[in-house]
Amino acid sequence: DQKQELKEPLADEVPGTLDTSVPDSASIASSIKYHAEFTPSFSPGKFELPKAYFATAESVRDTLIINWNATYHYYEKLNVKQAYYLSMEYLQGRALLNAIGNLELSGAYAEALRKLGHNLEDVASQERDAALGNGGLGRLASCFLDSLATLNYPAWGYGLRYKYGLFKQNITKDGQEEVAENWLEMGNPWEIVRNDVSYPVKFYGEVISGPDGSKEWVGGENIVALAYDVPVPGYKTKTTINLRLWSTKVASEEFDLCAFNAGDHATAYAALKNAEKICYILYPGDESIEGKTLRLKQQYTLCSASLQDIITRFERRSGDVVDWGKLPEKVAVQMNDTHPTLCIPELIRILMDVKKLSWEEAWNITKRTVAYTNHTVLPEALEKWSLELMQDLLPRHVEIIKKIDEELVQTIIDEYGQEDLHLLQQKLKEMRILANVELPGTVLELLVKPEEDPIEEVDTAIEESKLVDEVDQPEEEDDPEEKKVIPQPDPELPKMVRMANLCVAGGFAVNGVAEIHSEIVKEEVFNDFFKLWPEKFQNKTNGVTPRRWIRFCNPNLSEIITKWTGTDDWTINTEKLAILRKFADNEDLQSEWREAKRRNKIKVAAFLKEKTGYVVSPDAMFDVQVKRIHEYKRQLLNILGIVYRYKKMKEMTPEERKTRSVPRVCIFGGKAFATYVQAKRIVKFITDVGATINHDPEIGDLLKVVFVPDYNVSVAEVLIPGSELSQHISTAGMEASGTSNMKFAMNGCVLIGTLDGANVEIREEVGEDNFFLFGARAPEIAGLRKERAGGKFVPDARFEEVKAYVRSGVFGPYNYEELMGSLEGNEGYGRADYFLVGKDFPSYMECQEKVDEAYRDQKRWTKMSILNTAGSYKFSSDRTIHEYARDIWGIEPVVLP
Ligand code: B1H
Repeated sequence: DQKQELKEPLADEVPGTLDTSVPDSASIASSIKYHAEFTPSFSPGKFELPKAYFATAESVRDTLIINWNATYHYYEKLNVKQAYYLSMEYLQGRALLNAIGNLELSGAYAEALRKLGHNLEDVASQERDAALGNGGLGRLASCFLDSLATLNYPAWGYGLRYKYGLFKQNITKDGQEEVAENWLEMGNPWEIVRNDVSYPVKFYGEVISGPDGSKEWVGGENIVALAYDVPVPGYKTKTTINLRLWSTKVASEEFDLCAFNAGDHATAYAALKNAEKICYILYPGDESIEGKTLRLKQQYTLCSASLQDIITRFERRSGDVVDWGKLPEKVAVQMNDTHPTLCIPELIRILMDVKKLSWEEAWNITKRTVAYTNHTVLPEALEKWSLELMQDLLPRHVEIIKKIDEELVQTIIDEYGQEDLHLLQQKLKEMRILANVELPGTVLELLVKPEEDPIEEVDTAIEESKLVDEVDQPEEEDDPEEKKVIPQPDPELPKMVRMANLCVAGGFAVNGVAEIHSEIVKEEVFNDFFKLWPEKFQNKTNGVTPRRWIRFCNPNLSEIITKWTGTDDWTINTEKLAILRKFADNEDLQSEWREAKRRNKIKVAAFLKEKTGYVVSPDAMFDVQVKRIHEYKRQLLNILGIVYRYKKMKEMTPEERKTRSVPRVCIFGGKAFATYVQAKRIVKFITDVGATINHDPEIGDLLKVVFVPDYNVSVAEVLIPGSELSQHISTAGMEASGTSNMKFAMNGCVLIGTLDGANVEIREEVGEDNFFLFGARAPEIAGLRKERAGGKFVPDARFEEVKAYVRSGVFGPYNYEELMGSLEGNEGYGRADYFLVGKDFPSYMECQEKVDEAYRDQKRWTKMSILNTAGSYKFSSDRTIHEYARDIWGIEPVVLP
């Protein structure tokens, strides 16, 4: 059927179907009315907000479909090289304002809705966030799609259509409570189901070898992945690319009608449920996930369906003769972290078992097609799968992975020789894809006879114990006797597949997401691989789309930027933002700038009141930390700093309090992984501190602490424009990049932070006078931990004071012992302040004093704010995408005629 489609050059039909006229408000209004009438989701009659939203979205979708089709057919006709971004997460947020903004139809839509008795903003706020992601990694994927479309790059995203997105967070008296997020409940106007695009996906079963050595994977459980397309419009361009999300359903032959007819409904429905549940829910882990079969099924579904789709397209576009060697010239596959690693064995499987290529051909093509982005160096986030589980679920892939591992072992032996067996053994242990697995027979024969000795201690669980520092481990003895020994796997320990090692071996490029992170990737985490293949390693500093993150979320500031830069093309050419630098001291700009910020702060204040009931003053400094709750991000450092500030204020006379404090509203937001106990304690602690301080009549507007429930993309769009100070205070070396730091800087918010992730580059760009820096540097961290664990750390008196204050019970009856104890490494709390909160506390507090001092001088502060926006131009995801396109994917922009 696919071949059939090939012979009909659809592209020729395009011009006739392309409506190039720009809709005006009258035609928009009639289109909205049409959809309101014929929308199947609502009863006839009243045109209330929910209905208005759906009708409006559907009318926008009409335009998107026209552009989508034009883009699709044009790529098809030109047969250009295309990039495919594979990601388990997309954090799209709301689509309506973004779509009409990109189409430059915001004014026309606002007018049309006004005619129909509605206000665009109210209509837009009806939309539920599409939260198919956890945090930065998922939002990055969405920013990339916006930039790809805007810059006219031929590229698609592939992902999964989870029925339940990231959980909704309620804040109760006990802290965080999770509620399922059934975002598709009312239907999703932004997706188009493609009932003609579906692929079989198999699990379990067995591998049969043919007499010619060919392999066939048969039997098992068969499901179908069905395509849902989400059009992604570019800004000021017709290019509309595609986010293809897979949903799973039962293969028709799997429904057991006999069982059903015999009354055994449970059996009949089992296959149905089994298939559908794969796409039921997004795994809510952020940087740590349990190795569950369902998750592996999800990952494989994404990889298998996407690759079958990509290959079908490649064949169709190739015409009568398919030259598989040309695949890397037409296709680049980017793996967003290790979650889609199965792309590698899946591509090989399809090429070998279905397309009948040899191992050498398939492996070579794969190695030139697939690239890998690493997003974290946290040990608990480096994915490992149990070999046994994988063997069961994907037997053919395990054969292929073993073959790749065997080649890698050979490469390692070639590189390190057999002179120093101890060294070789160590390299094999660290670099192999398979951990705690016997060496391949072919290799073993070459080496000295094996003896009993465990090859590796493989850590399986992701509990806290996994973070136990290297310092706790005894140094390995250099025993000359041992050098003669080739170790055997330890039967007590599980055999594992290390996904990152597979990605590095199978990918043609490996990149980190900020300069400092890419250095850590090369010099530490993958240093052995870097020495082997230095040419693979790159840096691609993250970015965010300036359309969503300035232009649409901050119209007040955008207007000023356009006025003072003299152009509105800073939304695409963000270098133009740098023009603001020369006006940083200009009093007119300064007063307009402050006025815009104030209007945004008033919006934030109203939002906080609505969500939490707390009333805050827009005259205070708005200080924000919003991100997933994680110990390494150190929300605990922030809240302890606030507690210390509070204690000092309580010790002052009312007069001193008034004259000496700089009023602050401290805003927190973020979700904790449901089973991450320590993170949930931190949420509880913050809300308790808020409850005490916010009701303290002696403090009033001088200090407020607010935890915003259910932080998501839409909440970020309100908070970021209205913030003045934002906190990016991770333990150095642990935050790969961070992307909210970029959004805050763009919106004229000054950052306080450590030298970590993209902070390093932001500080370089905005100037060190305009960034509040504190804390230990990445290279010092290991030494400091050692010192800490060795009991040599002498805590600052202020740190002792603040912990004692918390323990004294001022914040209520909750037992904070586990939290405080974790900062001390007391018996039972594992690591001794692994994240070095105690170490950085004094420099953090001193830095916060500098913040206050700067804020007292509003001229100085406004200048810093302007210089943050002006210096943020590098952090547009347009820049990042140009770099990926040029250095990794080898794709060129294609502008529709
Ligand atoms: C980031 C993740 C992540 N790094 C595992 N790693 C996940 C890992 O569900 N899982 O299993 C989910 C997410 N996310 C973030 O990526 C980094 O922490 C940020 O520093 C970075 O800015 C972001 C984008 O590169």
